[in-house]
Amino acid sequence: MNTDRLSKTIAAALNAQMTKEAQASQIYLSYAAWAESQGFGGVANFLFRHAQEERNHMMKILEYILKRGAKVQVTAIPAPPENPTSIKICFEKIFEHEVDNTNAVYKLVKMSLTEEDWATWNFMQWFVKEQVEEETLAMNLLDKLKITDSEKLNGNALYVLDRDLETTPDEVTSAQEVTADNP
Ligand code: OFO
Repeated sequence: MNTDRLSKTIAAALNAQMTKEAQASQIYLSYAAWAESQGFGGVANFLFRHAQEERNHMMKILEYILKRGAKVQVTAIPAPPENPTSIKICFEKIFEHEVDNTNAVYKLVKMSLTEEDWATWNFMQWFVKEQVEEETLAMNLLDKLKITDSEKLNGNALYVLDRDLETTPDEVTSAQEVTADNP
């Protein structure tokens, strides 16, 4: 008896997204190692933690594919891009990467809508919300650079920024959770 509850196209797209999350983890890992080697221990700590988060995303998709009775295909992970050459470029690349992943998530949502696969549509809503948070997190990194005036970033400003990121929470408050008392 066939108990596979995913169409071939959805299963292939989910497997591709699983690899994309693994690749995201590798990118954060690679950038974290670069930041550490440049002496930015706080930035590195933040990025190492995020590498783990992306791996968790990969696992969520893997589990979902299994639970729907389809086949998980673990493939090679594309290599991360070249290391950034500055903290500013590092944060810009992170933002670009998150937007790219959001687009991939949206494609899957659209695909599940077209196929009327409501289970996958529902599952993917978690990722839609997560991507809003991750884009916000990346925007916050860029905002911190704006405040310190990235063009003239001096050692002191970078030191403070690095120390700050050591303890920056990994989660951001989503707009849905905001109240007038607690913006
Ligand atoms: Fe998996 O959330 Fe970022 O990319």
